[in-house]
Amino acid sequence: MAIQEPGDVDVVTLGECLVSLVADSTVPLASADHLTRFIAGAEANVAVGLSRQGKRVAFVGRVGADGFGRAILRGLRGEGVDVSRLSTDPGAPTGVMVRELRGLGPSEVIYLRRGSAGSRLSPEDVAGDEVFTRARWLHATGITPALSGSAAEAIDLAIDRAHAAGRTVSLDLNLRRKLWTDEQAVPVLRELCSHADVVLGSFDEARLVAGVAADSSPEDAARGLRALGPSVGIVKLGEDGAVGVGPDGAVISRPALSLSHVADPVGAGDGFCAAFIAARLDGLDIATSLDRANAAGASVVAAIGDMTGLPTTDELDRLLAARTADVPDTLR
Ligand code: KDG
Repeated sequence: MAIQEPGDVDVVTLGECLVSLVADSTVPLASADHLTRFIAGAEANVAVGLSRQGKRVAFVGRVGADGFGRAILRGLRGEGVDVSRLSTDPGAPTGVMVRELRGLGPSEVIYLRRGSAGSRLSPEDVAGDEVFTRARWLHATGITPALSGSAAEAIDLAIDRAHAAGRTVSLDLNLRRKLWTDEQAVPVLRELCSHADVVLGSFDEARLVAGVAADSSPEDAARGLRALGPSVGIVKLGEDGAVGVGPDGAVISRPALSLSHVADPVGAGDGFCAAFIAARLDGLDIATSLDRANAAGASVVAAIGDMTGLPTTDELDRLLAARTADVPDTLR
């Protein structure tokens, strides 16, 4: 569905949506004979997470003129994401990633995305489109500027335009060491942080980008992020929950939802971001938003595929209720 009025959009996000081929069993990639195709990409994961939580979200990017590109378009459209600005680039293929399935520990990832359509995102995809000034919130990640010079320029322009219009800008650091080195990434990410209102990252990413000591606490890392310019700094701690520092400088620490089984950890951070943004758009305070974000991250981890476990608002409410209250088993 094309959006007629840009003001109809709650969140706009931009980046590369990929096809992800995930090994069917928990074997090393070298032994994985069967793989299943999923749709992935951090910003697209966030877009779907927001849409499942009732937010109107537009995704801006490029896919190739191939079957994988069509699968992405159908998949995101089917999730209710506005794909009218997800263009088909006949000059390059849709990006692909291949990865192991591991419940724990780092899994091997192969990126087949150099020169992909998604990496050809450019300022032309951003300039002149009112969605960047009218959407209430812009979400970007540290993956996109690593893709190409033109993609980095597109991110800069999107953030400038949203910021100038007084919109909220969030940045998930998402450092991808297969795409660039720490030396290349840190100055770029620090500069982006200085133009964002909300910055989120893992503990490692936050320490590195904020430039705090390796033995510093998550609270110090969150404060360090905030010192780069945003009014809110969030450190995602996985099974240890999350720590945020809000506009008044107060530290807010919230526990994770306990999980009996980790099916696939990839995408949890994106589910976290989606739920956090949705909650903030609904006017919830940072502590409550972190609780919803932690629960959404846990929900993603409990299912295979980046997007599979992204919860709807109802599912999230039930998860949180089951954590604390005496609810009937049928609702658990
Ligand atoms: O956060 C999950 C992403 O890492 C995954 O979907 C792929 O965007 C991706 C990337 O570049 O790693």
